[in-house]
Amino acid sequence: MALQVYIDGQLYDKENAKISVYDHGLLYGDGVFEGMRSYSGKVFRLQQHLDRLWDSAKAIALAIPITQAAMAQAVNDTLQVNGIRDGYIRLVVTRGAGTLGLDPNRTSNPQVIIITDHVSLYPREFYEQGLEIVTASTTRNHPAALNPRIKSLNYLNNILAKLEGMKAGCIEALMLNHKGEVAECTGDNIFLVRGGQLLTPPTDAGILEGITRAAVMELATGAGILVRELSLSRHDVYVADECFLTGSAAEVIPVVKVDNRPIGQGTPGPVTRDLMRRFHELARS
Ligand code: PXG
Repeated sequence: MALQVYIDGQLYDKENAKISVYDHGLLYGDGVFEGMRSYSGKVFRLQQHLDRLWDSAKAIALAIPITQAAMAQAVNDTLQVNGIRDGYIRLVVTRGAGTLGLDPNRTSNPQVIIITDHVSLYPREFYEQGLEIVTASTTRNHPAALNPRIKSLNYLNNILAKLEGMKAGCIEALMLNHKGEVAECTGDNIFLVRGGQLLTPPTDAGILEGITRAAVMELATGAGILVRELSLSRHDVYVADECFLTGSAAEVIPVVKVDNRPIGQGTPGPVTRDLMRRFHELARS
């Protein structure tokens, strides 16, 4: 059976899962999304993802046409129909079809889309040997222009930085904010280890408040590691003992080289490896 995609309360075969070319999600990137993972049939931190989706929608004055309970049910039903236990879930809510003009008031029927699929992980060697990343010249969106806390369908800022990373042969790229401070990567949050402490940029650095980020901060605190959210510079990254990224897709992944400089010993460090193991246990518990 073809993979089933949920759109507006109905299931469609993957190749027939389509929405209008007049949808403002397509015309203007006017909408919000979430990317989540399921482990052994259970969605990791589903409620937190729903809360973030609802917050993103509220920030752009988009009313999600179903309740959180109905969304949770639809997510679980779609996973079940597709027989996916360890997978990836993409939630999308668009502004809906409208006229050829920006006015969101001239749209109707926001589309709720749930795509579930088998997860394609980064190659195992990246987790064992660590990633190399570069700093992108594309600045992260200014929070006063388009706040990175909103997980909106307009991801061009991240895509431009990703292109720079790819050009340099890297699968991720570091993004700085408008003040030149470390913000995050194109689809992952960043952490440093320095003197046994875990450091990560605060929300007001202009980042997406990652759900994996929050989970890792809890795990580190539980393991007796001091976690500090503070403004970080590229210099802090270069002189860190360890560096790693977090995200729903990547989980926890070591970074061993930034802008051609080895981080610490140039291999995944002990704190990173310990948190990778703890996250793995948490997600699969
Ligand atoms: N920063 C940005 C800009 C993101 O888009 C994260 C950090 C990590 O957040 P979570 O909540 O996942 O820990 C993200 C998340 C995809 C994909 O398919 C992207 C994300 C998550 C899952 C899938 O590109 N981005």
